[in-house]
Amino acid sequence: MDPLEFSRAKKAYNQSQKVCVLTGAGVSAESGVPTFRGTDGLWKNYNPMELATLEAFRRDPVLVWEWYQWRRQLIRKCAPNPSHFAISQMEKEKEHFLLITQNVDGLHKKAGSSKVVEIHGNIWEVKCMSCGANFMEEGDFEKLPPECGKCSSFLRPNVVWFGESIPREALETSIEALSSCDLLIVAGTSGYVQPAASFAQMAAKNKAVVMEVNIEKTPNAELVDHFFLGKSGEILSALVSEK
Ligand code: BJW
Ligand code: ZN
Repeated sequence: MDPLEFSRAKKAYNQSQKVCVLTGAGVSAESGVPTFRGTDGLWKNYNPMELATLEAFRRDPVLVWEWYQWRRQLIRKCAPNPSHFAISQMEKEKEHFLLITQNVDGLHKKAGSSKVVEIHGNIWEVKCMSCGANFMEEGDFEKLPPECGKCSSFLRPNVVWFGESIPREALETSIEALSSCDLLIVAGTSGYVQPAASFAQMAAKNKAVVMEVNIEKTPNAELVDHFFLGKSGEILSALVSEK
């Protein structure tokens, strides 16, 4: 990490008053949660992108549920890491703050974040395919696919699959914050999945300073004001540590 570049970014963080953070799977990688495009994300050689669709669920709900049950079992053992704690610290330091996460694992809330919108839903929530009933269920389901207690239709994870819309309120809250923030920090996302992939450009258009942290170069790396190649746990912790 270039120390001069980092001290500029730190100054921008210290001076900022309205902060937005956008996170992706890389932020939970240091907790042991597999990312989507990394090789650790593979389950039985299936591409996660082919399982995260309504078509896949309609074709083979047991297969898709087995994937989610595998992930739920993995995530259950994971604890928040320094990235999650650094971001919850930012919320305490800044009066105007919003965390927009694409992660469905719930680790940000576990780390103490409360101003958070989960734009791709939550893996611990299920909803009925027919009557829309939805509730939290953190335990394992004995029979797959699980069925709705009210109408006996299949339950599905309450997450956003490809081709589905981001819940309206979550999207509106995100866009409002991105249009008024003076700093956006993007961490641990490959930047390929819309609409989150456009959030950096949206904030930059509104004159926000944009910082990005990733262990690899991303499509936005050249566009942002400060790009840091490295682990988000280390870089975000350094950003919020001593002034
Ligand atoms: C580290 C690290 C460390 C690792 N430190 N970094 C416009 C143009 C083209 C297509 C579209 C478009 N608008 C919409 C679409 C279609 C589609 C889309 O974007 N397709 C693209 C692939 C092209 N988008 C949608 O369908 C979205 N809906 C929508 O826009 O509705 C309106 C509409 C619909 C249809 C057409 C047009 C408009 C919905 C997207 C839902 C995505 N859902 C998933 C699954 C959620 C449920 C579940 O978890 O099972 O969300 S897919 C998956 O990707 C998941 C993630 O949240 C999401 C993003 O992935 P993320 O977080 O970036 O993870 P990775 O693995 O890709 O990257 C990890 C990164 O971390 C890497 O860069 C590493 O280097 C890094 N890293 N360790 C820092 N320690
Ligand atoms: Zn139902």
